[in-house]
Amino acid sequence: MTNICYLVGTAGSGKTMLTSALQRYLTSKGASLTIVNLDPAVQHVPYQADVDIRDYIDYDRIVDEYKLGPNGAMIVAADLIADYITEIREDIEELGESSAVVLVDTPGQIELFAYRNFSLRITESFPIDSSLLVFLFDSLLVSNIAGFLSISLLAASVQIRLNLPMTHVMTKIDLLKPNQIETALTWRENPYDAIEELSGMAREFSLQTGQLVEVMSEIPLLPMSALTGEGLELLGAQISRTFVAGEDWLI
Ligand SMILES: Nc1nc2c(ncn2[C@@H]2O[C@H](COP(=O)(O)OP(=O)(O)OP(=O)(O)O)[C@@H](O)[C@H]2O)c(=O)[nH]1
Ligand SMILES: [Mg+2]
Repeated sequence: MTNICYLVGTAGSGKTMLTSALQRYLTSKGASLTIVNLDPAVQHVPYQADVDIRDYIDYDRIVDEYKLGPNGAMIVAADLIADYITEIREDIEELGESSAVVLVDTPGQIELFAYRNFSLRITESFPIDSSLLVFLFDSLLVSNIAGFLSISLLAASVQIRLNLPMTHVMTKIDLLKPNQIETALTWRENPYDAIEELSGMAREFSLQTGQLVEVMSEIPLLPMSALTGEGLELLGAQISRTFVAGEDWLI
């Protein structure tokens, strides 16, 4: 059985660094891991990828050959990934069988993983009950209610599209003051007082989004910093509980 965990979030939200921090943390707890890089455009990753999309897709060549800008080239790259789905799936399966967890670092542009077909073809090849989507809330966005609701909507969109078990993490908390972390966690339970400060259509939409956030509060939102390591044990425990039905193999 392959236990597979996808790290998904907006550009620069900290997916790659969290993949690396999580690898170090879980390995230090004795877990064997497989690391997958699905970002064809990344220049440097701070981990040794066991499966790397760059072995199949040459992003720089796509930019040259198709004379495209960075986003257009990413779309072409994502569509070319579809040609190698079987190989990638087999690589992951083969290594995943002998690992406790497969960690998948996804492309910077979230829409590539959330909305192009190649990702569905990967996620659908693994059983739902051994899959976990870790959605990153960038701390830059959670320090005001408009940003918090916007990123919550995006998390909901990814949930609707991929429909996998999900956990949420608030990244880079070393950049936030303790009361900012606390406030964002409070909004998760009750966003309405803060929404009252908004006006016009933003307020109307936010009031509706409030209901979604209330439902979402059933999903944990774990504050963490890949830089300092704070909160990694909570995510590690969440991952192990997901895959070992309530058992925490890390303890
Ligand atoms: N202070 C701080 N910075 C962080 C943390 N995690 C990531 N960063 C910084 O945020 C930037 C983006 O981090 P990445 O890990 O590359 O983010 P990503 O989501 O993989 O980015 P893309 O794949 O390019 O979309 C880098 O400059 C990191 O050093 C963190 O926990 N704390
Ligand atoms: Mg990255």
